[in-house]
Amino acid sequence: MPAPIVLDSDPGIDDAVALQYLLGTGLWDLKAYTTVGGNVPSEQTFRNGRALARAFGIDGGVPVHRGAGRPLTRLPYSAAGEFHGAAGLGTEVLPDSTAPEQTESSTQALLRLSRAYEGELTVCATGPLTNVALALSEDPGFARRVKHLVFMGGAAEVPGNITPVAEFNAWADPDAVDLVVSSGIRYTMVGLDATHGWRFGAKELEILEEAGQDMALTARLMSFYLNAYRADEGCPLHDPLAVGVCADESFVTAAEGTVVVECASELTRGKTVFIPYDADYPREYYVESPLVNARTRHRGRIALGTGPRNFTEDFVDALLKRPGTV
Ligand SMILES: [Ca+2]
Repeated sequence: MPAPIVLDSDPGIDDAVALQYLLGTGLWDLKAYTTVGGNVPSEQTFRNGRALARAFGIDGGVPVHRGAGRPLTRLPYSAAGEFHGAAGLGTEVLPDSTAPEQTESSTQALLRLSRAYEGELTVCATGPLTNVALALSEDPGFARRVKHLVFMGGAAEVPGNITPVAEFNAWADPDAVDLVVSSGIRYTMVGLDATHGWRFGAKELEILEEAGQDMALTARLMSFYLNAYRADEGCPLHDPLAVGVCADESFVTAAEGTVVVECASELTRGKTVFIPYDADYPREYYVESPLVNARTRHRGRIALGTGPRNFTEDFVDALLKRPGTV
C-alpha cells in the first residue's frame, strides 16, 4: 500500500521532475505538496507548485500550500535564473491549477499531517528547510511524529555549488538546517556527495523525447536544465535522488554521523560539517568545544556517494509512467 508522504519543495526544474518521479514510482500517497521559497521567491514557488500539480494531474486530490515568506534570519535569494529560468521552470508558462487556493500554510499542513499520520509520515524536502524548521519551532513533537525526513542539501565531504564550501539549500537557510538536524528528527541528508554521482544526459533526454507528447513538457524542462549545466557528463539529479532515497537507501552509500551547519560566518555560511560516527572505533572530535561536542548525540544518515542501485535508470522509468500535460 502506498505510504503517506509530503513533498516540501521550491520548484525549480529538478523539483518539478522530482514530483513527477515521486508520482511515477507508485510507492507513495502524496498528502500535500508544500512549497517553500528557494530557487525563486516563495510566492513564485507557490505559483509553480500549483501549475505543476495541474500539469501532472493531481490538482484535484493533492493540496498545494504556500511556504514561509523568507528564510529564518536571512534575506530571500533571488537569482537562480541561470539554472532554473527567470520564473523557475525554464521557459515554461504553465496554466494555474483549477483548485481553490489553500489558506493553510506549508508549516501548518506539515504539522497537521504529522498528527494525522503519526509514526507513518515521510517528509521529503527538496528546497531550503524553512518550513520544516518552523514546524519544529512551533511544535518540537513534530520530530518524533515524523517517521523519516529525507532532505536534499548540504555537502559533507565535497565542495559546495553556491560557494566553495556550501550547497545551495543549506546556504539559503543555514539556520533552518541546523535547527532540523539538532531536533532529534530521524533524518537522511542527501547532498552533493551523492547527487553529483547520478546524472541525466543526452541519452536519457532522447528517451523522453522519443516518448512523444506525454513526455514533451518533461523533455523541455530537462533540456533547459541540461543546457544550464553545460557538462559532458550530464546534469545531476539533485532533488529526484532525495525522493528515491525515501523509498530505498541503496541508491546511495550512507554513513551515520552528525551534521553541524555554519551559521555565523559569511565566508563559510551554510557549510555542513560532517562529524562521522563509528561505534567500533569511537573518536571524539571537538573535545575542546563542549557546545559542538554536545551536538554529536544527534545523529542521522549522511549520503556520501552513489549506491549499488542505478538511480538514473529508475528515474527515467518512473517518469515514463507519469505523463505531464500543458
Ligand atoms: Ca529544489
